[in-house]
Amino acid sequence: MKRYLVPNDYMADPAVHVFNNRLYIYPSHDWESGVPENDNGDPVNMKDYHVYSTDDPMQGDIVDHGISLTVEDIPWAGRQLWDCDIAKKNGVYYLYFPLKDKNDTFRIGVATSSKPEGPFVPQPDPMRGSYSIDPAILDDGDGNYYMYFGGLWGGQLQRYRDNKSLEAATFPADDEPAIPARVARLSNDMLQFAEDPRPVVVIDETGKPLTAGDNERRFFEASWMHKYQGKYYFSYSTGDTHRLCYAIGDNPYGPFTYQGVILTPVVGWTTHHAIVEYKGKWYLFHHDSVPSGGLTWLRSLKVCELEYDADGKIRTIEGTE
Ligand code: FUB
Repeated sequence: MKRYLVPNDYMADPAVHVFNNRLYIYPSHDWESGVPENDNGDPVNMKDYHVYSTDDPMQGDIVDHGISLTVEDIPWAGRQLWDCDIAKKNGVYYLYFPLKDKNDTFRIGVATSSKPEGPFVPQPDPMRGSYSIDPAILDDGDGNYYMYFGGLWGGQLQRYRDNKSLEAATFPADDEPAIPARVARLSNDMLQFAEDPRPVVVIDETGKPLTAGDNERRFFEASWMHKYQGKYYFSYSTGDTHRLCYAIGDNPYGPFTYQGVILTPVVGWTTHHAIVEYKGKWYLFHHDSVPSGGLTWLRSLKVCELEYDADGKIRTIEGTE
């Protein structure tokens, strides 16, 4: 069984966490901005975030806590508030969000609140050395927090190598290693990277990094990290092949060995997700474009249960069910 969570609005890119025994959902807020469709994602032109919460994602009430942050509140803002994520440390909630700056370059910003639903107050500048999109935070439970990030095409990751911007976007040849997501431990104050971001390498069963031409399996965008039975599950979208896939590692930095497909393609170009355990059950939150009739930039939030087999493999879920 799947459920649309916010039937009266367009919400996408869920990040989901348990705070104070309640499930909090942090989606992107799609709207009809009127910008024509293109490969850069320009019509995906979000300008604010809402926060939702529930104590039962499949059947319970979904509480809309209203607007938690708007683009006008962010001093360095250009446009496009894309997929965000959140972490809690010492009673403070840190919301991490990608946004194009005034030069139309994606950077990652931080905003803080004393409550999980916000409102969030943004820092005056983006995180130093940040680039691209789709921050996802792992609270490793030992005092360390890690940010996974990056996304191709409109997400601009192809403009960077070794954390430096290139003069021109560059894609590897099909037989070269794929462009990886990035991971960096966060500073003690949660406002900066504590180290240079490192590549998140996904390897095949023989130990070789997935190649750029391996379009059905290689990383494109939408990083998520969760832990299951002591292992680190890195999951992501394959972008133009429209799958949610995952890979397993022994530590936050990887490498991660490719395992398989979590969700087959949904209606709509993008696919994006969060995996979370709540009250003893595992859930996949994601989006599709069924309610808007397939429009890429008007997506709707969904949830279903997720299952592992006895070996810790995730059972594949059909995107069109
Ligand atoms: O919502 C804008 C972008 O679309 C996200 O940042 C990507 O992951 C994709 O879902």
